[in-house]
Formats: sequence, structure tokens, C-alpha cells
Amino acid sequence: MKKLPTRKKGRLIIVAYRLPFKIIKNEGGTSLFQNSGGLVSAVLSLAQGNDNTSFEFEDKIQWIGYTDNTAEELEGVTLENDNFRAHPVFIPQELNDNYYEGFCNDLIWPLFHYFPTLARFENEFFEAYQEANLLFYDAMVDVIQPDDVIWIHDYQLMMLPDMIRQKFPKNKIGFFFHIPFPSFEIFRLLPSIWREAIIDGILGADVVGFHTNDYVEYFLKAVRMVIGQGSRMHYINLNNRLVKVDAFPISIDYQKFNDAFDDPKVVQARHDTRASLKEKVIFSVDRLDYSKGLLHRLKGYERFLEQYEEWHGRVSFVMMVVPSRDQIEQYQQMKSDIDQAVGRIGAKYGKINWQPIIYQYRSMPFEELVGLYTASDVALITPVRDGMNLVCKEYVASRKDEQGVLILSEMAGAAAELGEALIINPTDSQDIADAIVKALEMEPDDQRKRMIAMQQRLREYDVFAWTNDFFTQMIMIDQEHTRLKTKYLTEKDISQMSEAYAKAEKCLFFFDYDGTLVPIVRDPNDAVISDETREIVAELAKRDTVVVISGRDRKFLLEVLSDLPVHIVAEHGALIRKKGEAEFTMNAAYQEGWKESIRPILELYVKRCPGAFVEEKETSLAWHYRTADDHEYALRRAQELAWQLKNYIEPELNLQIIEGNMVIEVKKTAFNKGTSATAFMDEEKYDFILAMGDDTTDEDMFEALPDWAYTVKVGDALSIATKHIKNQNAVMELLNSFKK
Ligand code: GDG
Repeated sequence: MKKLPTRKKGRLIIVAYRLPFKIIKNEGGTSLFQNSGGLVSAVLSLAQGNDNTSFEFEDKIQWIGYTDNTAEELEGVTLENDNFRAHPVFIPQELNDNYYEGFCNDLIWPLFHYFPTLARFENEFFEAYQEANLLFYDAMVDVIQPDDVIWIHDYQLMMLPDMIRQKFPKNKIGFFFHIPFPSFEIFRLLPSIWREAIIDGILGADVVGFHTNDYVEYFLKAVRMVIGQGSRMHYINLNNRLVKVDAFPISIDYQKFNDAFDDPKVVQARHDTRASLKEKVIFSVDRLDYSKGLLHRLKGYERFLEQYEEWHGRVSFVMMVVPSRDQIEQYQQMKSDIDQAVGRIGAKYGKINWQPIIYQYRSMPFEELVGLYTASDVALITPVRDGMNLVCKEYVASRKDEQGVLILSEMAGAAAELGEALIINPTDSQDIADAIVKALEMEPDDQRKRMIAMQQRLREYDVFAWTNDFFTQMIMIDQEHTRLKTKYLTEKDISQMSEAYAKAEKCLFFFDYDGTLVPIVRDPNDAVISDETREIVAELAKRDTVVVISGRDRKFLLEVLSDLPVHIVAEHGALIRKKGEAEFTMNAAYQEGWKESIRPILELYVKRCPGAFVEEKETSLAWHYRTADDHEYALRRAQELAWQLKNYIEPELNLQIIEGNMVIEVKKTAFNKGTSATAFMDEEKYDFILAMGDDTTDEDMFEALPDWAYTVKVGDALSIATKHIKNQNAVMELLNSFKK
């Protein structure tokens, strides 16, 4: 990855549900046992002066997280080791039950893993979730310093980014989501207030990361549907700031797993495993959870045994299930179903000297885990839904011998990166059975080819590259922000501009109409240019080239502008009337014949949304909803329509969807305000250019102009224009400065 020139300084604050170590109090004092999970090692790489990162972190990493110790137990205890300084969050038991067990694990976890029937929608869960997020916030208020960078993790803390943003608007905040973000059909099952709180909460961050592009897309759709906010190139422009939403597939410490292959303890564990098992070994490792597809996996394995008798007695399936949440009835039930299935399969196919499944319910030390990975011929990783899944990545990384076959569920985020695996559908037993045989019979050369390809990818994008990527985006957003930042025109700017104008020989002005030359009014037909503005535009147009460039149709623009000596561009560049000419001419790039396929979609949405209507312009179709009976409802429909159009229009039609003020418009991509502006610039050589506009469509125009041109955004929304003026009232003031 390209290194950025500037490295920012400040401290790193990590916020995750749990602290990275267990706090054990004994007679000799307090000991901290640091966890060795993926996040901890990733974060450590940042602290230990990883030269590649865009930040240079000062001091120890501050980690804010829940502890089950009480405040009294920890009083006077220094909670830090060489790497971390911990700031514990104390959550009373009952609150934690409703927050963590309730909202997080009985609602968000099942819902976001596509198990809506297991989700419990309880009001007290939601209240507890807000309250607990506030407790995290409270624990941070005194910790945060001006240059600190805050990185918040996962579905337990979705409201926290915005809470921090409100109080600390200048600190950089990142948010990473470790589980799947579901499609909108699932997300919309949440009550609307909860949905909004979640979206608003997450958007408090500067950078929001997910594992895959699908999750990014689903999140962006949720943002659009819930708060009506669109995005451009993964940036959400919240007017006063930007949020970058992107995919950062979490990875592992590749080298650690690869090196472990030769660790004597791992070598021993590998030999032990192989010595006690049959010719071929298949394994799986997961926490006890319905998302991991444990029962489906057993069914698939059973189908394999049923159909491929030649493998009886020659293969062992080691299924390790790591205890998790087994105090909860549902998990106990799942465990007992697994016990039964394993028992049934064993009884049906097992022999005195052969157990088809070796099932263990426990966790293992690292060396034993890697021993199992490296002893196995096949990894059978078949979650029905998994944000990423690290076990499969660890398996690939640990295979220094470049042998072994990965069977991987298409429902795991990791499937997007590990295309050389045998990809299966976890609910399809036959698919699993066939993949097992294919894996068992795969030639060593084929195994090697696939392993090498996957290893290369994981080596390049390991957990350190992952953190680096995320933090680089945190810097990049600053650059993007600086580029778009609102800089108001000062008196000095105005006098410089008018001086440049006075000196120039050939001047060109581009004016947007609504919101620039006239104020925005409720009824668009009332948007008539005032006498004062008319006078000054007329005066400019006598000396210079003036282009009024608008999305309006030609009829309206002619009515309001025909007596002015200006060029008129209608329908975002599709129609042009040159000064002095009577008629508009159609942009040469315009091709007829597309409206027939789009009009029925817009009309369907009119039926669905009382009060909305379709306007047919010459070169575009517009779905207006400012006249809708219920604005909030109409906004939702508008978002759905825009989404549908964007996703289902055939690319060959070359259409563009513009979301304007209370209108969704469809038009040809071949032209926009930018291409029109360019056409005027190409006609003559100008030494002074000024463009003014308030709308998102004016961004195309600003972007098309040369760097030396003056571009002025009316209003304070982030824009590519070099300067802003507060509102439409200020336009006159600026125009007056060009009087000669
Ligand atoms: C969530 C998302 C996403 C497991 N058993 C033992 C053991 N492990 C380690 C593995 C692996 C980790 O635990 C499990 O990670 P997964 O990614 O497979 O699954 P989740 O715990 O559900 O994690 C998931 C992840 O967050 C990261 O964003 O990938 O989709 O659900 O590292 O090695 N480690 C040891 N003994 C065990 O018995 N030592």
C-alpha cells in the first residue's frame, strides 16, 4: 500500500465490548492476562510502531471495555500492562442482561445472521442498549484528548460513535462491524425508531468498515431508506462532514500461523492427531452457535457416508465445538441436537475400530489448534451465516506444506476472498457430500495450486494490512474533507475576484437557476427572477458570455429568461439555446427510445404514493413527490424508487438517476451540467470563468472547470467548489461586485 506523506500523532483509543485482558485479583496484587485474539494482535501492531500505518500513536493504547469485576474490586488498582491502559466500564447485572444478552445477542445477533424467528424485539432491550452505550460514553469522556483517534468495534456499540461525535466533533472516529450487515428486508424488521438510532449512531464515525462489499451495499441502502441519505463513491455527505463506508475484510496474523507449522509443540500435536486417526482427517472448529451450521454440516457428512461407502473406515471427522452461551436454553437445545445427531451417525455407521465422527465440546490451546489444522486433509467450514470466519483463514495460513483442501460455505464473508476453496451451500447436504469426496480425492498438485493462491492473498492482506488500510482511510477522509470543506468567500476574495474580472479580456459566467438566481420557493412555477437580478445579469451578458444552466425544461426557462441576452441550457445539458437564437437544439449525444421502459416503473410508484406525479420532459422523466400527501412516506417510496432504478436499469441504456429536491429524475448519462460547461469553454478562449450553483447537479459543472476558475457554492453543504456563500440572498451582493 502506498505510504502517505504525513503521519498523524495522537493516542489510540479502542472501544470494544470486552477489555483485552482478564483481571485477576490475588493476594500479591492484580494480574492482567492479555487475550491473544485477532483484534488484540492487530491493535498491538499499531502500538508497536508499525511503520506502514498512517498514524504514529503516542503513549499506550487506551482500551475501553466491559469488565465483570465490580468498581469496588478494582478500586486503587492500576489497570495497565506494557501495551494497554484499561478503562473499565461497569454495567450492572440486570442492565447487562437486557443489553448484552438481550438486545445484542437475542436480537441483533440472530436478526443480522438471518434468523429473524429467533430475534426478540423487547422494548426494555432497546432502552438498555441505549443506557449501556451511554455508560461506555461516560467512561470515555474524561479519557479523550484532542488528537486521540477512537476506534469502536462491533454490534454492541452502534450508538456510541454519534454520542462521541456530539461531544468531540474534531476527533477521528472509526467504527468496524464484525458481523454481517443484513439486507434491508431484514433490517426493516426493527422498529423504525431503533433503525434510525442505529443508523444515526453508526454515522457518527468518520470511517465505517464492514467485511465485504455486500455488507457495505446493504448498509448504504439502509442509510438511504431510513434517513434518506444517499452516497457517492462510498462517501455519505452529511452536509457538514463526510462518512466513508467501505469493505475491510478482517484478516489474521499470517506469519504467526505459518511459522507455527514448525513450532515443536505444534509438530508434536500434529503427530499425535495423525497417529490416532484414520487415513484421512476432516476437521471443523467453531463456537456453539446456530449461525455456524453445525447440524447442517452433520447432515452433509451423513449424506457422504450414506453414498460413499468406499470411504467407511478410512476417514475421521474431528468436530470441535467451543463452548459458548450454553447457559441459555436455546443453545442447550442446539447442543443436545448435535449430541444426538453425532450419536445417531456414530451408531449407524461406526465400527468397533472406527468412529466416523470425533466430537469434542471444549476449547484448545493454540498449539493443539494449529496441530489439528496442519494434521487435517480437509477443513469443513460450513456456517449458514458468518461475518467473515477466521478459522478458514488460519487453516490456509498454517499450511506451510501447501497441502490440504478447504471446503467453505458461500455464506461466510471469507468466501469472497477464498475463491480457490470448494465453495458449497451449507443447507445443501448433497453439495457438502460431493465436496467432501472431491476434497478427499484431490491430487496434491491441485491442492498446492489452490493453497498457494489463497496463501498469497492472505499474506498480502494480513491483519496488519487490514488495520493499515482502515487507518489510511481515516487520513484520506481528511483529505477529501479538506477538498470539499466549506470556505466562505471573504471581502478580500470578492475584491480579488472583481480585480481579476476587471483585468480579464474574455469572461464566462455559469449560473444555475433555482436556488442561485432565484430563491427556492414552494411552487416551482413561482420561481421568477427578480428585476434586480435580471438587470445585473443583463448588464453582464452585454459584455460577457453568460450561461444559465438548469435542470428545468425549455418552456419554463424561455418564459423567464427569453428577454435576456444569455445562453440557456435546459434539462441538465440536453437542450441548448444559444444567445440570439430562437430555438433550442438537442444535444447531439441524446438518443430517443428509452422512456418506454422506465415510465411504467415511475407510474407504479405514483400508484403507490398518493400525490406523487410523473413529469415527462423532452429528455428526461421525473418523479415528483413534493405534492405527496404524506411527505415522510413519500420520502421512503422515493428512496425505494431510486434504489430500484439504480439497481435494475440495464447499463446499456446509459441512464443516470438524479436525486433532486423532492424529485427523482432519470436522464441519459451522455450529458450533464459538466459536459455542457465544457462545450462552452471549448468554443472560445476565456481568461475569467465564474460558476455558481446550489444543487448537487452543479457539482458536475464545478468539477469540469479548470482549477483557476472561480467556483462558488450557494449554501454550506460540502462541495467541490472552491468557495461558498451563505445563501441565495448573498448572490446579488457578489454579482454587484462585477458591475463596471
Ligand atoms: C466474529 C464473527 C468474524 C476458536 N476456538 C479456539 C480458538 N478459536 C479462535 C479461532 C478464531 C476465533 O477463535 C474464531 O473466529 P471466527 O471468525 O471464526 O468466529 P467468531 O468468534 O464468531 O467471530 C466472525 C470475527 O468476529 C472477526 O471479525 O470473522 O464472522 O462472527 O481466531 O482460532 N482459539 C484457540 N482455541 C480454541 O479452541 N486457541
